Amino acid sequence: MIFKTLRLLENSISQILRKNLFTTSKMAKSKFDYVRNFETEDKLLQNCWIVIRIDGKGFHKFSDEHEFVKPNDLNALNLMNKCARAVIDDFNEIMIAYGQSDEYSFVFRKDSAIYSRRGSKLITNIASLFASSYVFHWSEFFPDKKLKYPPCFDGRAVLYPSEKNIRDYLSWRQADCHINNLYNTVFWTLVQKGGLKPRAAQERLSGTVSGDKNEILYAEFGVNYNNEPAQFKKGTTIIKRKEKIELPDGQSKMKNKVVELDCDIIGDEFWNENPHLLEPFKEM
Ligand SMILES: Nc1nc2c(ncn2[C@@H]2O[C@H](COP(=O)(O)OP(=O)(O)OP(=O)(O)O)[C@@H](O)[C@H]2O)c(=O)[nH]1
Ligand SMILES: [Mg+2]
Repeated sequence: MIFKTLRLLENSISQILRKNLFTTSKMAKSKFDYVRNFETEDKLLQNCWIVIRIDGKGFHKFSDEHEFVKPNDLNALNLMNKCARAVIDDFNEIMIAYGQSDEYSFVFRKDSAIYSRRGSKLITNIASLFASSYVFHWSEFFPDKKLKYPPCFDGRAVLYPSEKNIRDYLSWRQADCHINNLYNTVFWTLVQKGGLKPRAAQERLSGTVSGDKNEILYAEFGVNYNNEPAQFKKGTTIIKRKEKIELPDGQSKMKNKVVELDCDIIGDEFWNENPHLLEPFKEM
C-alpha cells in the first residue's frame, strides 16, 4: 500500500516537472523570438590580423584633473601597461601589444578563432577589462591620489591582411608616439623652463621640423633628446616569447614569457629577432 502511494506521488511529481519544462521550452520559442533576427553579424574577416585598439576618453581632461606629470607621467604610463598585461593574460591569442599615451593596441593571431571572430564581443570585452583594471590597480600606481571619476575607453577593431600592413600599423603608432613626444617635450620645456606662456610656446613651435625642435632643446636648455627615457620616446611593446628557465635540478626548459620592451619596432631588427610574433598557429 505504502509503495503504491509513493509511486503515485512520484508519477505526479514528474508530471508537474514535465509540464513546467515544456512551458519553459515553449517560452524560449515565444512569438517574440523573431527579434533575435534584428541582430547583425559582425564577424571579422578571416586570414587577417585583428587589431583591437582602445583609447582613453577625454584623457586631456582626465590627466589634468589627476595632475599627471607633463608631458609624461611614468606612473600613468605604467598603470596603462599593467592594464594591458591583464588583457594579455586573459586573451591567449594576443601575440603583441603596443601602447603609448592613453592608447593600447592588441594584435590577435591571423588565424585566431576567438569568439568566432565576433568584433563587438572582442572590442567590448577588451575595453571593459582594460577600464576595470585601470580602476582596480589605480592605488598601486597612485597611492596618494584619489581617483576622481571613472575612466572610460573606446575601442575599435581593424583588420590587416598582409605582414607589411600589420607592421606598418605598428610603425604608424610608434611614429605617432615619437612625433607627439618630441613636440610635447619641447613645448613643456619652453613653458616650464623657458617661462613661455602656452600660446607663445605653441607659436614658437609652429612650422618647425624635428631638427629645429632638437636644436631648441639642446641649444637653449642643454637637453639632448636622445637621452630622454626610451619608454617615453618609443612607447611600450609587450610580447610573448619562449625563454629558457633554469630548474632546481640543474635542468632547463623553455617557457612562455610575457616581456615588456621599449625598443624600436619600425626597423627589421625587432622582427628578425621575434619572427614567431606574426606566424600563424597552423597553416591555412
Ligand atoms: N600630463 C600627461 N597627459 C597625458 C599623458 N598621457 C596622455 N595624456 C593626455 O591624454 C591625451 C591623449 O590624447 P587624445 O586621446 O588625442 O585626447 P583625449 O582627450 O583622450 O580625447 P579622445 O581620445 O578623443 O576622447 C593627451 O593629449 C594628453 O593630454 C601623460 O603621461 N601625462
Ligand atoms: Mg584619448
